Amino acid sequence: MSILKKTVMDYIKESQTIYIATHIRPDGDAIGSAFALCLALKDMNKDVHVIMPSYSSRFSFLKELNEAKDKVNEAEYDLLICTDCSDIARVSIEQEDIAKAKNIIAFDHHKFSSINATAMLVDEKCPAVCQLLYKFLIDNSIKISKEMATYLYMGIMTDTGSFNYERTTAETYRIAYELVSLGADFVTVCKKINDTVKECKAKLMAYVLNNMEVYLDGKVRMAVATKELLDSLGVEKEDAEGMTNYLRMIEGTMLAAYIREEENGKFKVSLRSEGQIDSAVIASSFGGGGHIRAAGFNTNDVEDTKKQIITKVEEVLNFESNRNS
Ligand SMILES: [Mn+2]
Repeated sequence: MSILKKTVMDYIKESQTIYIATHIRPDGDAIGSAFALCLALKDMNKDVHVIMPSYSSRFSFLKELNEAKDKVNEAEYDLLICTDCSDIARVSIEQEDIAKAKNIIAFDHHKFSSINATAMLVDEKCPAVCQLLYKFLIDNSIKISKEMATYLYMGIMTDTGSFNYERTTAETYRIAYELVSLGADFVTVCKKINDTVKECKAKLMAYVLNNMEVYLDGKVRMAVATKELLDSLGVEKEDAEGMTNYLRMIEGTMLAAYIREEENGKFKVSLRSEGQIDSAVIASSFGGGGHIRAAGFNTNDVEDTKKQIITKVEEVLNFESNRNS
């Protein structure tokens, strides 16, 4: 037996039946990394499937998604690969199917992981798993087809906010150049993901903007979408999200809160900040969490929550103005 630790590529090479899983409610990076890898492993003559029981219809234009499986067919298989998933509780594969894998490897860019992988390729500085995967494929001299390039491009485009978020680097742009050179269909990806909205979602956007509540001279903006409203517009869960950014981008907004009623009668609050107000601190005071610019929590009492959010923002602003005077 070799004393050298086996690499991710060693595990792939020695495996024949392989399943790829990602996080539930997969985004562009999860879908892009899973299917780019699936196509690469098919070219290596592996028996490989992606486990993805559900995904947004926004991604239906990608034909390989039809081949996604709900569960593992075999009693045992060689390798489970998790991409873009750091939380074992949010993985797209059943726990009993995880237990059937002889080995588990992970491709990820999250800081912490609860996945007990045999080997992993993780870079928390990397803006998208698809960027990490691109380098892995190149380093291992695996040919990147036009279809694979499209998936990798989609993951990088979505996780970097179209090459605009802070973790985007010159290397990200260079890799995008390489992927476009390989034939990535960036026109269709942009059209379907960034430039198309369902009518019901457009109506929800209109409602949110017309009915937003403005506090502290526009420094705080909030909107509430009740279950009744969402039902009347025909908005399903996945389309009911993403409204907070429209409030945040309005000039002068320091904190935006979008409050959405869930099936269980509870309310989900998502916060977005321009960076001066720490959304995560506010969310954690309600038992939630997140980052400075984006955080969330659940609540039962909408009116009380609104008041508390305003008070917390006032406290921060007063503290800042006292400090500067
Ligand atoms: Mn990602």
